[in-house]
Amino acid sequence: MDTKLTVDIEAISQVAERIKASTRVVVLTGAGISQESGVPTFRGADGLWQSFRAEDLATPEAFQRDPVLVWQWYDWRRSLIKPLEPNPGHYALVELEKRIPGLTLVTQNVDGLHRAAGSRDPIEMHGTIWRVRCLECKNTFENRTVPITILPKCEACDGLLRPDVVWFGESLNEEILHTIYTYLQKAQVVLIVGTSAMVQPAASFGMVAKRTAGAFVVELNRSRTHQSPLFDISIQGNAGELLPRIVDCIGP
Ligand code: BV8
Ligand code: ZN
Repeated sequence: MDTKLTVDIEAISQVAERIKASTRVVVLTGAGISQESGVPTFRGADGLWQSFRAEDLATPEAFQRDPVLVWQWYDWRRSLIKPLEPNPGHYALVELEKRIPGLTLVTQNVDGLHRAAGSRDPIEMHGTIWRVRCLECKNTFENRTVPITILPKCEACDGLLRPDVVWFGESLNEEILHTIYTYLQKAQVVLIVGTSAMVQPAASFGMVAKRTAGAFVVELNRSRTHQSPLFDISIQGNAGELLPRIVDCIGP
């Protein structure tokens, strides 16, 4: 058997043992967990809308300057994501929730695939691409219309609608952030799945849990990241393969 496989088997059983012995687990996911469903990641080779950087489009300034362009980008992403299904990585986390009632799922993703897989209450810290918010009356509405009329207007007050996501340079919802830190500060195990750890504040969550709660932090990623040396275990591989193997190792 090749050494990488034996290392992985040992690492996976170590992660499974840690989870089995815990009651408070936090899972943080990034674009990598949706990659096997066909959702382009932000910074990968298959990155979103190659000619633009997400950081240049997902900002209040970009929307202010050119709301049509920003809505075209979101409409393109919504039409791409709408037919896509959760993958075995999403479903493995649904299984894990059933075995560990004290598991909290936090996602940076806005694609809605954790909910679609059946996760009971994922904390969508960057919002969701399937909700819009009125700039005037601030009401939010679920909206899955593809293609969406550009520029979409509020049914209640005819105000301009924006995607209800957190853009770069925007603060996260205080309450959501407080809830996440409360879980991190009690966590015994943190799984960090499919994120390049480039975006704050999510990129600090692993170390917050390690420093405040002494959490055992595990990174699952196709490749090593700049944070890999900081964590207790870093396993390279596809989330859609590694997560089901961890769940199998935990057993019923
Ligand atoms: C904030 C919603 C306080 C939108 C997203 C200067 C001015 C202003 C702000 C800043 C600044 N400098 C820094 C900041 C803070 C900024 C930030 O972090 N910028 C970065 C770019 C430097 N953060 C913010 O602005 C945040 N707010 O800090 O408020 C504040 C306020 C004002 C001023 C200062 C501070 C808000 C950030 C939220 C941005 N919104 N999404 C939308 O999606 O349309 S973030 C966006 O990136 C997505 O949500 C995505 O999830 C997230 C992170 O990316 P990743 O998930 O990690 O995806 P990526 O492609 O990078 O990596 C994929 C990984 O998966 C890779 O490692 C790959 O190896 C791996 N992978 C691939 N396939 C697989 C796999 N792994 C396993 N299996 C596979 N199959
Ligand atoms: Zn309105």
